[in-house]
Amino acid sequence: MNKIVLITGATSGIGLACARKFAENGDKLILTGRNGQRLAEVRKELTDTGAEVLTLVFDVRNREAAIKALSELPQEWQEIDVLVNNAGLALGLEPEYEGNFDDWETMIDTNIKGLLTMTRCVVPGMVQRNRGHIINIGSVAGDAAYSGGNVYCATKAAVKVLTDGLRIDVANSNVRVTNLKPGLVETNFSNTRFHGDHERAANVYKGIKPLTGEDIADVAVYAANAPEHVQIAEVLILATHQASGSVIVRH
Ligand code: NDP
Ligand code: 8X3
Repeated sequence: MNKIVLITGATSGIGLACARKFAENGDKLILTGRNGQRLAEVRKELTDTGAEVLTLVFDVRNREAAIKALSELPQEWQEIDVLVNNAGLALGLEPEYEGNFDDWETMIDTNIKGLLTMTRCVVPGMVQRNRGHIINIGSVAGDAAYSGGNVYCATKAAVKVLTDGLRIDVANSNVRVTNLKPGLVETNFSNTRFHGDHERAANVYKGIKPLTGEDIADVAVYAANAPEHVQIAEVLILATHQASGSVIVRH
């Protein structure tokens, strides 16, 4: 059955790859992001292939804007089947005792509070309809800290716990909850982490074949289309030469 899939942070990387894969799957898409122009380009790309796409421009840190955008959805877009909580970022790789306060706040506000806002807005309808699926993009970084990962790792550990908590809270319904935990995925992630230092960002993926956004999107589409009695609770997806957040073998 075709679904309505809402993806946050759909302008780049994993979110964009998910938009393309769910569109290929014949689903209707609500794509959200901060960059209206980029969102319009993605909508054009996907509608040109025959997909139905609605775009919503807001920052997931802006609770009022998120609530407003979701409460004003046209009738035919209101019954969201799949929420992909993808918008997120890492900023900096400094030791915890030297970290930047603003970077910490941005990560916490986006990766934890933004995800919670979306969950709070979308999941009540799913519970009411007794149908739905929340796919949170966690990370291997949430399994264990790595050098300089401190606050980013903590936000992804929070995603793991919030995903588990939500799964418990909806267990009496048909709503499913998934935590996808990628390892190294080559996207704009490291450029953002290093505040636009492209050379430093490129080094993150040197000597190893990293994952792509498409690799993660494949798993998201699989989870969303598993038989109704099957709940893909958690998936750790690593590059073949990565064993954990801190063990990466480069050739
Ligand atoms: P990208 O930087 O390529 O994409 C991040 C997306 O999130 C962009 O569309 C970005 O929009 C959006 N975003 C960031 N902040 C906000 C915000 N406040 N409100 C709305 N949208 C926002 O990185 P990835 O695709 O790699 O990251 C996607 C998710 O995957 C993140 O949660 C990340 O933590 C997670 N992840 C990434 C891994 C990796 O190695 N790449 C591994 C494990 C998890 P904008 O362009 O406006 O900034
Ligand atoms: C992104 C993966 O290992 O760079 O969450 O933190 S990692």
